[in-house]
Amino acid sequence: MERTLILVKPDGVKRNLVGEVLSRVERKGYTIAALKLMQADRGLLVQHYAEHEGKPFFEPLVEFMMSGPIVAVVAEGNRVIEGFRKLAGATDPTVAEPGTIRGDLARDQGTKVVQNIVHGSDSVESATREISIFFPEL
Ligand code: D4T
Repeated sequence: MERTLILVKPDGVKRNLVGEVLSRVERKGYTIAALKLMQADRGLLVQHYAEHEGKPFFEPLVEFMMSGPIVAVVAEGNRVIEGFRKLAGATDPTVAEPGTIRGDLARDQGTKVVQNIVHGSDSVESATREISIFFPEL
């Protein structure tokens, strides 16, 4: 069964949208296989966002992701990686389609890094790598 890593980012947790995000995942028919509320540290985030190191938004991204608790989730189901990315919508919340998590619940805040409520793995390889970063016990 395919698995993906979902993160409810600090903006989502602060705005009490954890239940809303989980509800959309569950209503779509995916299963929550693991779940934890945590404070991410720098080392973890540098590993997670390694592909973005050196980009102008990297430092603001790490700072933002450390600005409050996050919720890390492993969701499971056939084609869940693709399916959750469709549920999340485009990275830029201004253009994310209405009906998606980002399209319905986020907007441009004028910050250096996009605050878009959720992260979802983008491939089987990323999912495996990211799940092992956030859930080394699995
Ligand atoms: P995540 O990884 O959070 O699910 O988002 P995406 O898969 O949709 O986007 P990403 O990995 O390309 O970017 C990671 C994170 O950085 C922010 N970002 C991204 C930003 O602030 N400015 C940018 O130009 C890009 C590309 C948003 C998400």
